[in-house]
Amino acid sequence: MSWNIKEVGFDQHKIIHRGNQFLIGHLKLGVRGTLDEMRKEALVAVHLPLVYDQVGDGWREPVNAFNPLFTQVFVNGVEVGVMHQNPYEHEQNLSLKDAVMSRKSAFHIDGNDIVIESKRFVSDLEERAILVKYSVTASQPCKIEIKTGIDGDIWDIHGPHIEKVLFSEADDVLVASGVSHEKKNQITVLKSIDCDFKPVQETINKEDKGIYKLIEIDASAHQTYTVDQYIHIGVDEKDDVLKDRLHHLAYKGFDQHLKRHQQSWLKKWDIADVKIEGDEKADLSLRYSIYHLLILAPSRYDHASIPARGISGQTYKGAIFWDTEIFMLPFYLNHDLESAKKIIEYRIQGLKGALEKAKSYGFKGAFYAWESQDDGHDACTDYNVTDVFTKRLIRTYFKDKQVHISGDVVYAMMMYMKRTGDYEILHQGGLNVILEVARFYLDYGHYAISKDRFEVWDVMGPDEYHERVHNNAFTNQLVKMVFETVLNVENYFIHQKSPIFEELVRKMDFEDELKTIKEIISKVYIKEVNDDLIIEQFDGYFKLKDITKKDLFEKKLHPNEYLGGQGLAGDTKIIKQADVIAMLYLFKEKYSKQIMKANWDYYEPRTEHGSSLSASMYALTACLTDNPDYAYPLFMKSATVDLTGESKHYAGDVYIGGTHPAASGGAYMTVVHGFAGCTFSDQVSCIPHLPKSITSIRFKAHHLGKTYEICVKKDTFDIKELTK
Ligand code: IFM
Repeated sequence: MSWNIKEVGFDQHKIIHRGNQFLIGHLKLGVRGTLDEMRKEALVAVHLPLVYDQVGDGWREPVNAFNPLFTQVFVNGVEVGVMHQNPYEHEQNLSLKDAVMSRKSAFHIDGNDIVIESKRFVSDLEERAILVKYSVTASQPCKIEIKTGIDGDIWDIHGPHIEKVLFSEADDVLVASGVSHEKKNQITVLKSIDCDFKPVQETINKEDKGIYKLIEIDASAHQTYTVDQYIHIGVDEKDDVLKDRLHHLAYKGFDQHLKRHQQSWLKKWDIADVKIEGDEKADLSLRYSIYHLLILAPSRYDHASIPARGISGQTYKGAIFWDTEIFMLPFYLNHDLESAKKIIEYRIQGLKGALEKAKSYGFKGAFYAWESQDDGHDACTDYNVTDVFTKRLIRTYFKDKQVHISGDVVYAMMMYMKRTGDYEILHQGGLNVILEVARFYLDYGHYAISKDRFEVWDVMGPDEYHERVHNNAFTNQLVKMVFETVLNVENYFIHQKSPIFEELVRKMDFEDELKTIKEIISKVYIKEVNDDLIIEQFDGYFKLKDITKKDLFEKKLHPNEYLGGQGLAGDTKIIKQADVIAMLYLFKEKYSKQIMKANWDYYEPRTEHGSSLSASMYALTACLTDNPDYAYPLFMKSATVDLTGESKHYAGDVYIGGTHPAASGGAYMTVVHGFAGCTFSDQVSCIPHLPKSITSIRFKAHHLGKTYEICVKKDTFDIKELTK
């Protein structure tokens, strides 16, 4: 069983990818896996997720702090590091067990062998603290200078976000501080440095864009010189509180903090690990996916959910999409209920923003943000893509037409209640969300008298290439599910003999809408299968040009050209990502295996998998149709996307790189709910669908207040309830 991600050899072209691959941190602090000597050109980021800022008309995005990891080394006046020389040996590691990143690089410099090593972790027990152990060894006596401090030259996409920047030093602590542009959040970075040797001289250098300590060493041959670095980052925290925290960090020292941090990680893995036997690559890739979900656990925040690019940077405006509810929540429902609850609460708290958004378009009810930031504010713009040829902005309809987002929120809430039995959430605002979403759909859709059915026009399904379509099969199913949910919760409260539902209906003036829901619920237009058992993705889809993916790609004039809308895919049957297939998975109890199989065979060759969300939906449905070997490559695609770096980095001219937690969540779902076929209703059960290479899958999961240990083999499974 492997716990280590290791890359040997240094490749200049992979610097940005490694930044994602070796990411460490938690939902309050993301540290990209760049190396000590790197600066903003390498997309170094000490990222503050969910601390948003807007500069002028630029996209609102989360803030990156100053870079306190910056450390340079000079040997006899020559700067040594991967940005200057080719190392003859280089290795970068991520220990998944304890979220520690390390590197070792060796260089020949004028006949002297210089080895640089460092190890870093973001403490799991502190608010925002990074600890680094950095060392240099030379094979011959020489003069070494280590320059380490805080680099104030920050990588931003739409910045600079921090103003009134000040660098200072007091009591051997380096400080960089400033305030964010929009909300005036105080951002403070403190760093103290502790040498395990006596330097010849130490000086503090304040520069235009940074503050550094210069440590001079008369180095003996084969002697290792180690510098421990303690870093605290504050957002709106008082200087003396931060200084106390920094003092505490340095006082206990790197090793003691590491031990406590490791213990904390051990606990996380105890419940969350999934062991795959028979296939080491699958085992490690899944563990890596779970690692990403663990670093993103929202439990440490009061008001938070998980951005689509996690904590890897400012891409996608650091916003929360449907990715969290549909692709990540299932992991937290099995392993971390506190985080699962935060995900639901975030949308309850975002209701105000959803009501405002609906109103701004002239609709009643709750239309959730497509790209949700704090308070449910929608950060998605009308022009979310730039044309690669003309550099003009392209009008996109993600924000105004992807109305399925509101249904996704309700779907997630239902999953949460079914899995936890926590119906209290309804009293805590959940019921308001359900009714307001139903109200929105009633207003957005319409009853077509001539067809005697409730239709939903002018939407965009998960396949974002086809804009403003009518009766998207996925969206219509969600609309129906929301209406059903209203009636189910009404029954729930009647059963409870509680007046809550009635009272809220009265308070919201929802009586007529409730009546309408009861009248039209059976008339919501759910697309039937055709003679070949295929469900049309939306009205008119079958009439589109039926070309192959290969034909479409051959027509591309630029690798990053945008295919959606008026682009090449717009009038073809080629879709960006799972749409009908996603619907079949989410509503699996309504469809037969034959229907799933027919639609899989029809849509898969027509799916670009241009979004990292796509593969897992196909993998999950392949398992449901007893085809785990079709699912396997799609599972591996999801599980390795941040290991291989094989994903889209640009949509048109817009950078969309970073990590892909929805793919990590999808990979997890494929193993636990697909290959192991684990289902949770009144009982926990499994229908094994193991692919050829996998002999068994073992994991733990919570369900309805109990914890189970589950082991699934080719034809058998074993479910044990664990005593507390
Ligand atoms: O939410 C997704 C969307 O479905 C496809 N584009 C990227 C978004 C964020 O991952």
